[in-house]
Amino acid sequence: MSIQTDPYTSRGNWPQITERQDPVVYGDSQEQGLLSLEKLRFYNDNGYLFLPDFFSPQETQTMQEHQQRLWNESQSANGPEYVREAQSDMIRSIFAVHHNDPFFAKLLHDPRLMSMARQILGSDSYIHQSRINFKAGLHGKDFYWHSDFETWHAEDGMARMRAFSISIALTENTAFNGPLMVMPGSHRYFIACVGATPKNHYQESLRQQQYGTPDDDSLAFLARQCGIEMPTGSPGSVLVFDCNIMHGSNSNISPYPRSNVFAVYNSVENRLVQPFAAHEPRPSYIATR
Ligand code: 6CS
Ligand code: FE
Repeated sequence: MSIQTDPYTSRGNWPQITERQDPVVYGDSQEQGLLSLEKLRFYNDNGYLFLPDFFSPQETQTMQEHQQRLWNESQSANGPEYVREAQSDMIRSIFAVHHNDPFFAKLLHDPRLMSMARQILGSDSYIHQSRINFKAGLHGKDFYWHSDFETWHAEDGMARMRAFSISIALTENTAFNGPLMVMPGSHRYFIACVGATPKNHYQESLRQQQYGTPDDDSLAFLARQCGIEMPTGSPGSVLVFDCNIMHGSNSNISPYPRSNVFAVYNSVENRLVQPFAAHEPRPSYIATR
């Protein structure tokens, strides 16, 4: 009996860089859908794809109104889905909007997004996680460099790299208000991070991630190999990025908020199992089970 060793072990005593063991674009990527073959190839090679003006100005305006509504409601809310900033106590993220809010549930299941998901994942998919990040002006704090997959593997039990995220810009994403930065091509390396996952780690990590962030040498290696890109754009633009691409964003010391809607699409062939490096799975408002 061959003992299946996990190709993506992490959270041990040593950092390690290994090759990705999974495809990036699954199935027959010639499959007709929203993305052209050229765009799919760029995504496959770089691990991300920037789609400016994905949504129309009218659609974007409506999204912004609903985001404002959620922001207003969130001031007095204190459910676990409402994550506040570590220092200023301002709302940082609202999780599970695909589940709790009818407008965002419909938006995140838009046929254009589902078409893209089928082309990339080569199967049906479901939303693993959704969140609105507000990154308020002047006080919105950074998201340090990380691979989402490393966390979803270690803490949620996502076995393979068969998921991707979209980020829909709800405000101008400029060089000044803490936009997402990616290391193009870094999705082809898996960085094992040092340090065992503390109990209930998510109660800290969603405010300031300490565990599951790569060591300095691995980050320096990746940045040398891949470089850093900072896709910026107007409200309504969409950034598509692979579950394992190294990404992060700076604090927002500009007075302008940087708000996005994030959603993660996971293949139904990649449903969560037991966490690979945590005591127990994270709650379902963070990772759909
Ligand atoms: O822990 C998570 O699932 C979340 N953390 C970050 C910084 N990005 C991915 C995901 O939203
Ligand atoms: Fe992330």
